[in-house]
Amino acid sequence: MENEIPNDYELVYCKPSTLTDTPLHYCPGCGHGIVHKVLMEVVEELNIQDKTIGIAPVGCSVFAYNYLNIDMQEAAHGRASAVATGVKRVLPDKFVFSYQGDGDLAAIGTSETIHTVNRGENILMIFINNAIYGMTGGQMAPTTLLGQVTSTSPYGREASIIGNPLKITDLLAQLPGAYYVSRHSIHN
Ligand SMILES: Cc1ncc(C[n+]2csc(CCOP(=O)(O)OP(=O)(O)O)c2C)c(N)n1
Repeated sequence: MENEIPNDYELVYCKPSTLTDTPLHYCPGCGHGIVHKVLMEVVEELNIQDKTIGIAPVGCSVFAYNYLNIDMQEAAHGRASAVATGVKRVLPDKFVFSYQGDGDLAAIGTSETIHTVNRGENILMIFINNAIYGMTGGQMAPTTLLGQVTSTSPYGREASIIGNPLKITDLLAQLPGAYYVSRHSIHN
C-alpha cells in the first residue's frame, strides 16, 4: 500500500479514509477543514460511509462534495434542510445531514431551518457559524456580533442601526422538534 507506515513508527494521526485526497480550497485558518475532518472521523468510526448522505450548501463549503467521500447532494442557497428532509423521507434508512453556513442557515434559509426543526425531521444539521458571509466577501450576517467589523459594517455592528445578532441556535433549541442542540468552538 502506498501510504503504509513502516513498522518502527507509532501512528498517532492520519487523515480519515472517508475524506478524499482533493486539496481543500479554504483560506488558511478557516474552520471548515477541521469540521470536515471531525465529521468524517465519526463516519469512519461508526462505519456508515455507505449509509450517509450529506447536503452541501451555497457558501464557502459549496464544494464539500469534493472533499467528503460519501454520497452528496447540492442544494440551492438556504434550502439544504428542505432537501435533507426530502432525501431522508425517500431513503429513511440513510443517515442524512445538512452542512450550512450562517448566511445559508440563518439568513436566506431561516424559514426552511425553523420549519425543518419544528417538524422534527430525523436529520442532523451542521451549522458553521463564522459570523460573516465568507464566500461573497465577508459581509455582515445575522449572526455577526455587536461591534464586529465586516465589509458591510466597517464601523462595527451597531444594534440601533442594524439590529441584534440572531441567536438562531438558542431559538431552535426551544422548538418541540429539536432533539439535540449543542454549540461548540473549533478553535481548540
Ligand atoms: C439565491 C442566492 N442568493 C444569494 C447568493 C449569494 N451568496 C452566495 S454564498 C452567500 C453567503 C454565504 O455565507 P455563509 O452561508 O455564512 O457561508 P460561508 O461562505 O461563510 O461559509 C451568498 C449570499 C446566492 N448564491 N444565491
